[in-house]
Amino acid sequence: MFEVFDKLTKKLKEYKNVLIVSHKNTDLDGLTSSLLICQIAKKFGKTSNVYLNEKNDNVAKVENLFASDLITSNCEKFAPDETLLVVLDTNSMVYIEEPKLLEIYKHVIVIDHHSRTESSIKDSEMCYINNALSSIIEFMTYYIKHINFKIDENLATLMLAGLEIDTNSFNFKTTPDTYKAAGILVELGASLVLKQEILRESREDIIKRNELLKKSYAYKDIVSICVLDEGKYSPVELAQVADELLHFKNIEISFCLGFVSKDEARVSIRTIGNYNAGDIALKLGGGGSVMSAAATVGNSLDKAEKEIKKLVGEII
Ligand SMILES: [Mn+2]
Repeated sequence: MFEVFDKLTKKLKEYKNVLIVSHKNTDLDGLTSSLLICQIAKKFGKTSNVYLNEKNDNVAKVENLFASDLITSNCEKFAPDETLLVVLDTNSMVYIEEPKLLEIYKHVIVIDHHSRTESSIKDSEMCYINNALSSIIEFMTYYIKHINFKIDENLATLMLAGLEIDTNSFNFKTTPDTYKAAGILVELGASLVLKQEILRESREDIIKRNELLKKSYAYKDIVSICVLDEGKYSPVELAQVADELLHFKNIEISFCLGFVSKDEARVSIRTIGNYNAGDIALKLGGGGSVMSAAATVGNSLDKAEKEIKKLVGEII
């Protein structure tokens, strides 16, 4: 790991500017890691910003504290030949917050913990993709330790919250190193009280999700399927319902199906780790990891539901 860290440091020092970008609809993992790289680059004397196209609830959680680190759309001060583009928490040319940046900037490095796909970024000066890693926050925690970089308590708190989200409360992809990273963040001053506040949801959102859960049913005892046949949902909403279904007793695999646009349905798949969600998603034309995966499934929920049951029949 130290070799990767040293290479990252070398890259961050190589160019005049460092522009950082994460994935669309950014989350705390992408966002806090980006802010951290931005702070480190600034300490190395670079001009640096985190690029954002649009604000969401996660951005709202950081923008008061880190407003000067964020830029939306205007990248004029970042001359392409003098700028390193750091892509974090995605390696996809499609899911990157702004795909056009890859056309403009040719000095690119990628640090991610999602599987490679056909749309993975091809040309980069450094590419570290570790599928087994819980989060980029875990990577960044060990990186700042390695370079002895001090962060403020607010960022440590946000990182701890992000780590908890990416691991689904230390259940997904959690290793001894993940817990140690959490420990390091607490040592750095992360507040458990503020962290809970960051993770809390609105009453409306929780009640809405619980309503959706009523649509779920058990299949072959250990599978829960939830078909959201009314309206449109964000991929995050589908994922949250799929996450929630795994809390039901006996359930080991969960599927949440719903439309994400007028004519495109998507399924979010979760397992507790003894079946491979990524393999199931692959058969549906998607992808992911052992415990968490997704696929777009055309425009018929009925057809997709049948296909899912068939696939489940093959593995159980
Ligand atoms: Mn992540």
